[in-house]
Amino acid sequence: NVLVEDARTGLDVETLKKAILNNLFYVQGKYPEIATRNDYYMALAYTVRDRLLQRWVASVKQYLEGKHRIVSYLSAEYLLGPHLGNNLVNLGIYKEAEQALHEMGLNLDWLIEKEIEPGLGNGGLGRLAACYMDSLATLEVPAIGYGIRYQFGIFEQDIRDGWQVEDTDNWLRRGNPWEIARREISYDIKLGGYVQHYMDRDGKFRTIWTPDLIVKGVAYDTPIVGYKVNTTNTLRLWKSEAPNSFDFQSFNSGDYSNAVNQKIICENISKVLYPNDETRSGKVLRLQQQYFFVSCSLQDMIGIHLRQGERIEDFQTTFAVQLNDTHPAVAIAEMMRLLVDEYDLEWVDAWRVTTRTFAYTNHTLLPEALEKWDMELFASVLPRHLEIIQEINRRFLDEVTVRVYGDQEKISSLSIIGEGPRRYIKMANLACAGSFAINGVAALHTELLKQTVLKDWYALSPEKFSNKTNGVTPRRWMVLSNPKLTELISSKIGENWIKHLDELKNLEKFADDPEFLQQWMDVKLEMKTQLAQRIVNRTNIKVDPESIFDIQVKRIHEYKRQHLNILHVITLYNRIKQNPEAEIVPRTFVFAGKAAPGYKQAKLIIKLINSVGEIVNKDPDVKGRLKVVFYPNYNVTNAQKIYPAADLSEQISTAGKEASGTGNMKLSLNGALTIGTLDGANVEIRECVGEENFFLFGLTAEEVENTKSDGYNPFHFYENNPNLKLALDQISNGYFSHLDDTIFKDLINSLLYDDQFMVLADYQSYVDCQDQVAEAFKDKVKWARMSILNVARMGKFSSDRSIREYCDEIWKVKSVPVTLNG
Ligand code: 26V
Repeated sequence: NVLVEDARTGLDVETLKKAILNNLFYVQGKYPEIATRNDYYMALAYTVRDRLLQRWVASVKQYLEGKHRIVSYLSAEYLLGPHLGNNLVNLGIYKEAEQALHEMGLNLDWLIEKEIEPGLGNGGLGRLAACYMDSLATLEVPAIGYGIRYQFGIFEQDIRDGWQVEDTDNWLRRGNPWEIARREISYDIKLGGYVQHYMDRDGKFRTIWTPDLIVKGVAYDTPIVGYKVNTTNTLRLWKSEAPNSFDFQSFNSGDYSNAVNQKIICENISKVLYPNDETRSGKVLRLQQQYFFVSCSLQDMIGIHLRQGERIEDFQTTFAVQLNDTHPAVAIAEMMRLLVDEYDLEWVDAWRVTTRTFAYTNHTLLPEALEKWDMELFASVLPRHLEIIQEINRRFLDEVTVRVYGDQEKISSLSIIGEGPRRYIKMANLACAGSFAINGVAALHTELLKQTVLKDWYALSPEKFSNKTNGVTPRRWMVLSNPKLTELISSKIGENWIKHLDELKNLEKFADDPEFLQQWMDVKLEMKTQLAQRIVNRTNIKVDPESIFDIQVKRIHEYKRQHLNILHVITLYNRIKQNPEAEIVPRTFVFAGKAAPGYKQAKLIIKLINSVGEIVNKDPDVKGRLKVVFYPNYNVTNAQKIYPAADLSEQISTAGKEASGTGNMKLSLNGALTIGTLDGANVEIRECVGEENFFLFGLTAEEVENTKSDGYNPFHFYENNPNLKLALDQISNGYFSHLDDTIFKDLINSLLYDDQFMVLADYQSYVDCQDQVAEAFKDKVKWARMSILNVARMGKFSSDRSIREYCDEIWKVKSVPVTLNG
């Protein structure tokens, strides 16, 4: 076959121009004179989509023709970020599109900024899923991502009077050119009701589950193209609807309003993303969401497997299914139900298939984030699955009892069902029991998992455990978001590093090249100037691009300790107030991040940041040397603008609490130096970049635990540290809140009398370390040199490396190169 490029596949400037006008006419029904910015955005998006579809069809065809094991990534969240720019980068036509639009009198950035990002995730876990989809495609690995097509993603954050206010995220309001509705691909999902068992004529036990609600899941597919390869995988998100038959039943019996109600109940399931990060909600709707997408996905996979002419018993040869945390862990029970109840497998055969299919990634050590379901609630939604879980547990505990010599404590810790005033289901235990592999997301995190929350599981099956340190995609987080630095790097070492991030090490030999150092500083300053412009537009705060851009952007949480950062701000401010002539290296503190709407302390921390900013930013004694900015509505779009401008990356969580972090990687890759604790992936980042290029402070995870068991008394630190005392007293007395001495009471009390996260214990070490940062920043060239070495040594943290490890060590899958028109 000769490949003839046409108006829908050609990648040259002329063809792109024609295609954009063509789509403007035939998709938007417009011509240039009356086209709006959105019309042009859509016309360009469809032009890009046409090119994706060609590769997508070729990929699916190739996968179906051979026998390849397919990775199935199950995740309740995908925090993709805007598609347009990323797809242009991965297709290798960014420059061409820019040129085509330029010749049409348009500007690519202006259209890229028109896109509303799909915020179908809370934070780290959802963004990791998105980076992994990019790397799977780039490594040419056959993969499907399954999830939920929430009609409303993570809420939009606005700041009013210093407080967070939430607004709904209506991301679909202008349509979504990146998805294809596959209306013909749908599954019925049962919910609630009761279960009956009987013996059929052949003497076989049968189970009937009679639900009280059936919802339909409809597939919406988004193509995910790899970087400069043809491989284009599928992200399949399920939308819940009423089954076709449903309204008719009630309508015919005359109960129209009940029919409408049923429809609304069905549609509610995929209506909105739960905005809780690291806290459980335990709500019926959340369990329904989890089961809904898991059941649709498994039915879909079984269909694909059987259509390949394979036997159901060999399911695991077609799919390796990864559970992104416990959110999809009910898949283990659902797989058993499908195999035993629907496909008539014997229990032991079904269990063999199941336990060769699933692998589980844990993303948190915080006990409050481990998912548990009240048993009665669970039974009311999934009565059959409760029976199945009880049976899994019974057989499992039988086996275990022998192995732990009847040690009751171990048995109850391993049990999938927790006992107490109310019984409950422990999803992490279900995930462990049903998976052949279990992993943590950074070396320290995996070690702590083995020693603490999953200790007994590790003792039972050490061979299941491994570490897979997280990574981030350099395509979105460098090439797309930081084109200037990308170009500078490529001018020295070529472009190979974009796919082989280890090659960044070739930059080391330029770290003393004065011209390169100057160019490096120029790029950083330009990115800081651009961010300064955005900051003044959005917040009216004027910041100095020459100052240290000291950046903490992530979800707001006590364990992440944004309040430790603000205590440092107050400390610097007090130094100026005590001695206005004191030498202070100018700094801009940038905070951004959302607080879970029901998380009082986190919302108070946002208010505190804004209150301190209000005083510091306008105090004439400060002379503009300190600025505090809270940049609203942190999301992927904003992150892409913030990372390139960072000098200093704040990774200051209490040691032992942050599973990995991935923002730490993105900031460091963009040339920021890190101030951080020995937590999560910080440990490995420091090992790679060298301790001389990392600002380390604070207690270690072990010291945190020891301090606690020795009886930690935060009040002692308050009484004995005058600067700390002054800062805390100012917050309580209303110095930053128009003399209102009530608003921050809860925050201060929790610090003085409880301080779970050791803020006061780490305060002095943090301030001292920040003084070293300021000292180091005075020598701009030396700082730039550290920054270059830092970037040169970040190769390990590509999600390509992570995915390669998952492929080789867990999924046992190989790449399948895709050819066009082959
Ligand atoms: C829990 C829940 C509870 C129910 C409601 C919805 C919801 C959503 C998310 C979570 C837990 C999120 C756990 C999480 O995001 N962990 C983060 O995972 C990152 C990727 O591995 C890692 O870098 C971060 O350190 C870790 O906090």
